[in-house]
Amino acid sequence: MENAKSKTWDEQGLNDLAAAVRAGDRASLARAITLVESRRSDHLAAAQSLLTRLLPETGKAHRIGITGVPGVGKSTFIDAFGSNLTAMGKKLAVLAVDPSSGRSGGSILGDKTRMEKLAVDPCAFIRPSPSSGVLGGVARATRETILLCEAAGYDVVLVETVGAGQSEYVVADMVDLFLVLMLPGAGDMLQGIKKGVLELADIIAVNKADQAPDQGRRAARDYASALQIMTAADAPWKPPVLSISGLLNQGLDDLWAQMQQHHKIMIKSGLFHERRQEQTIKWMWAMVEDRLLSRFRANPEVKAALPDLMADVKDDRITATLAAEKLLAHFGMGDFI
Ligand SMILES: Nc1nc2c(ncn2[C@@H]2O[C@H](COP(=O)(O)OP(=O)(O)O)[C@@H](O)[C@H]2O)c(=O)[nH]1
Ligand SMILES: [Mg+2]
Repeated sequence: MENAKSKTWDEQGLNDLAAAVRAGDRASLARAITLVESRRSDHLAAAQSLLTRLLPETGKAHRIGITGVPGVGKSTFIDAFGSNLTAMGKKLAVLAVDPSSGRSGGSILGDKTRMEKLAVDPCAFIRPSPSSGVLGGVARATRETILLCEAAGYDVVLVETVGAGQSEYVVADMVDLFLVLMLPGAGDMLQGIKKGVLELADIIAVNKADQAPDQGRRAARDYASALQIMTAADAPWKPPVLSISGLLNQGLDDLWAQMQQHHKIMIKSGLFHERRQEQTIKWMWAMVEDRLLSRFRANPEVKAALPDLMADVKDDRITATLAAEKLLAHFGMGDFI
């Protein structure tokens, strides 16, 4: 069997791969994902060529992001919730954005033990986080993987993140609905989750409701009033707070009903397409910024001038603005020197 990582793709190969992805062949989908994850320059071109072929078949899935602190029950939840979806006849893809997974060895894979049902479910496709380590690179690969899964006919794409660094923001920017899982315990308001994450939430679910129902209800009330303050009075969608148990599969039908309601309201208000369009434009600019910056940093003259200029800035011999100008001048982009 040919190694997808070292393969060279020609037009015929890409046509065949696109056809196999469209037909829903899992091994081909996995191979296509390996291609979009690759950073080899001929692979970058081949991946774009493949995605361009598949673009007409993309866009049709419910794209759902999930975050929550380690231990909140994400994997257990995804296994139960995902199995409910496949039992309804849906095809489900589970992806992850975990920029640290390169070091820790791929969290979702290790988690497959916690996704026992989905791991053997023919209607589910689980893919661990790409391990390139840089959030920007992981995000690009994951966005393009969403497109590939859509072309392969997956109806729901779940993107999990552990919430390291900026990863919640990155995931919220690639999905239609962002679900935040919370723990019922007192002090969780402060403990786990960064406050900004609440602002990203379209739905909050207080998990482990089986364990401490009273605490769970109290936490749900707290989050609900926090959300009420943050949500504009005329917003078409007011993020609800639900109590669930991933372990016992409680409240998950209601959660799915809320997700569908969200979808309906967002479509009706025009916000669904607006959000997707904003996301792709933002993504385009992020790619431009990434590429410009890496060109800039790789420029030999910039590299040569950098150590002295940094020392000058640190010791206040030169202003930061002037140092930036000098660096840009080395790049042929100076404005005033
Ligand atoms: N009581 C209870 N325990 C849960 C629930 N969901 C997960 N757990 C337990 O919490 C621990 C962490 O769950 P896991 O799914 O690995 O969390 P993750 O780190 O967010 O993926 C495990 O021991 C689970 O069995 C739940 O709904 N109720
Ligand atoms: Mg997990």
